[in-house]
Amino acid sequence: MANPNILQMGPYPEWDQSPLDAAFTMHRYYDAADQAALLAEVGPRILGIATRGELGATRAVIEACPNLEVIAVYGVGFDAVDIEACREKGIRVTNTPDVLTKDVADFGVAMMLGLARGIVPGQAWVEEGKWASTGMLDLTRRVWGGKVGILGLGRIGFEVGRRLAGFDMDIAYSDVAAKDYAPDWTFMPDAKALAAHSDYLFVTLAASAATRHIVNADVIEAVGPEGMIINISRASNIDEDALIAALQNGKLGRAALDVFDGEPNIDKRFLDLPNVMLQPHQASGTVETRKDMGKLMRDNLAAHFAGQDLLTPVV
Ligand code: 8YV
Repeated sequence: MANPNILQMGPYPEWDQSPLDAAFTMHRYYDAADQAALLAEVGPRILGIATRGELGATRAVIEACPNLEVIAVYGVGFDAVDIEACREKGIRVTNTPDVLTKDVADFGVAMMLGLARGIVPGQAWVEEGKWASTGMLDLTRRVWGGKVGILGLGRIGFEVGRRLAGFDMDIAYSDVAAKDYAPDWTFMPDAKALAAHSDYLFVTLAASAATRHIVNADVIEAVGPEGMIINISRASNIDEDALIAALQNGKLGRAALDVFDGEPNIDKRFLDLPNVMLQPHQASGTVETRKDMGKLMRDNLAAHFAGQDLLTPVV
């Protein structure tokens, strides 16, 4: 039997690309000079889509592939896949949960520490010779022992909390219900109340239409002029205009962000802010995790085409 035709929405490391090319006939959508022409030509032959968390698959792409059976996401978030279109058409969707959880949590904590303790300005201070010419950098603020709010206590949020318990922090969280696996942490169902309680508000919610802008101007301002928001989920969970305004006018102290509306072309206003840490959506970006993510994505595709159960289905 011929290898199934797969539409590939974005690039993968070589260690994934080679096995994908060996097992499937890959059509590189992201590389096509004329993407509409590629879709028109290969769409009817496409049985699977391999995509990335931030790229997903739109209804237009899904509908251009009338024989599509499965979409495999390299990432835990599948908010960029048009799930409604998939349900309507009986298309299966898989993601890569668990394998990335701890790296994403590590990165969120690293961003919090880095921004709070001035790690990036500290490096610039040394490199630019200001340590020798000017003296010490301004003092920073203590992290350990502070109050943390975790908005969304799923797998990643839980691992953030576990790490911060080691920093003697007071941990509270918000979710649709209290979690029995977090008996020592305070459940605060209301996002604004959680924000008001927090020196550091972590946004670790799985994004969906229901969570869009859950961190609105009220929630942002409740974190306050001394507070910090850390987002390692999706930009859509935060009202980005309200976030930028609050960072500009001092109603929010600081923000550490790995995700942005319209990324990688982020809002230029972020670049003029002194109170942000800006990262290029790299929280899961270790060799170890990316290898595991790639393998899980490929194993899901292989299972589907072998008629076996999907390993990590979401639809
Ligand atoms: C990846 C992600 O950076 O897991 C997710 O949902 O967004 C990230 O882990 C991304 O999917 C890789 O392109």
